[in-house]
Amino acid sequence: MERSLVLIKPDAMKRNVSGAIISRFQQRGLKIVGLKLLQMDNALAKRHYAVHEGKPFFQSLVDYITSTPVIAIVFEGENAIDLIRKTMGATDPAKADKGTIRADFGLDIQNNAVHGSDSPENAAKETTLFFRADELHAGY
Ligand code: IDP
Ligand code: MG
Repeated sequence: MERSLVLIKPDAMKRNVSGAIISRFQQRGLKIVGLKLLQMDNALAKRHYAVHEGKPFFQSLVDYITSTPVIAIVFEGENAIDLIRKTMGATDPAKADKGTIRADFGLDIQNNAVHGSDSPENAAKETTLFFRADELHAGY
């Protein structure tokens, strides 16, 4: 069993498609072990996207991710990290495979509807940024 952190990003929140996106993951058998609606502040956005600091799109990414409330979810399942990345599709919706979340709901390379952790290390780090241990509930 593996856990991964997902964010429903501002472009998807604005267009009211968060439920449809969460459904895609649930249809893959992933279980919700933590979920909250929150407004990310600058400090949290910079920590979450720390690996991208210095890239040309960094400030724009921080402004975007803090532009509306987001939904943060911890999903659990067999191979959750890879399964979520495959269900999301490529970063650029124009290049994402048909039937993936980003192909169906993403607008462009920044406004791409969803975030999913890319490794067990980052899943653990990102989960700690958004959830306390007593906010996670598994085994149902
Ligand atoms: P990922 O979300 O598929 O893991 P990353 O390369 O880790 O993609 O980038 C993090 C996020 O930064 C992307 O999901 C997207 O919102 C944004 N981003 C990535 N590359 C670009 C770019 O070239 N221009 C603008 N935004 C970008
Ligand atoms: Mg990434």
